[in-house]
Amino acid sequence: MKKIALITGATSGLGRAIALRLSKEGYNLIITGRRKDRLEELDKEISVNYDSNVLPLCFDVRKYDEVEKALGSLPVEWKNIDILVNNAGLAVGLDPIHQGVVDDWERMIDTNVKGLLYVTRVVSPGMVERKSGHIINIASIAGKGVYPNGGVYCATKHAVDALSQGMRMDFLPYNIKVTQICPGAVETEFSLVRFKGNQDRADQVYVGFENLVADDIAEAVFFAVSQPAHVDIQDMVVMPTAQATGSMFHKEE
Ligand code: NDP
Ligand code: 8X3
Repeated sequence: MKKIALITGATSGLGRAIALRLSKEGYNLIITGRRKDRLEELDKEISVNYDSNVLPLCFDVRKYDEVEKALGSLPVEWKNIDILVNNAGLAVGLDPIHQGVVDDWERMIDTNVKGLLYVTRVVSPGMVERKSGHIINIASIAGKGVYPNGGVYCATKHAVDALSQGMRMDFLPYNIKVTQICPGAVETEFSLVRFKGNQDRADQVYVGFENLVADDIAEAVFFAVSQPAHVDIQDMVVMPTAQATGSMFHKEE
């Protein structure tokens, strides 16, 4: 029987690439996000190219009632989720704290921290009951250090780091693996979202060095899920060769 992977934030970037990679490897997929048209497109692309079943579920991870409704009573053939990839997330704005936009803060905290918790709260009891499962949290290099004007985003990813450690402790008796993947700069829609649709500003982020692409992180996820039962990859930091920390790059003029 095929394994089931649930990927949040599959409408773009890392989540989309992870969904395609895992379907190529023979997983059935639950793909989620808020943009229904993108979910339908991805469903079609997977169905044309791979022999996987797909269940697209459109909801906002910030709303616990929506998360509960979508994932709390799945059809029986989709209930036994083997892999949960907590990927949905975003940065909004790049401002010093004293000029920060409170609504940007709420969006980041509600999505990156509370959303991840809501989905995990609904999915993990099944894993505990079956004494089997693998949770993969997409954190960030921003969860390993802090950079100027990114304090709130970095705080949310530090929270993911703490939650990954806590999950590892709480799920230890239940044979559930917890992997955290911390990417550096990957060119996706991430910067377009951070700069609120300003494409020129978003493009600037990736000028002068070779950034990661979403497939690099999909490869890391596949590496983690393809380990034998006794091996848990706990924490992976995956950086562009030309990036040392969240804010230190070697850029060619
Ligand atoms: P994208 O903007 O390309 O993708 C973000 C995904 O998250 C989209 O599918 C979006 O779907 C989903 N999402 C955002 N908010 C919500 C919400 N409220 N409810 C449901 N889904 C939501 O960015 P990335 O692929 O780059 O980001 C994916 C993850 O990787 C994030 O957690 C990000 O913090 C992390 N990351 C990214 C890095 C990078 O440099 N790109 C580096 C390190 C970590 P929709 O809008 O349809 O809801
Ligand atoms: C995204 C990577 O360094 O722009 O999490 O914060 S960074």
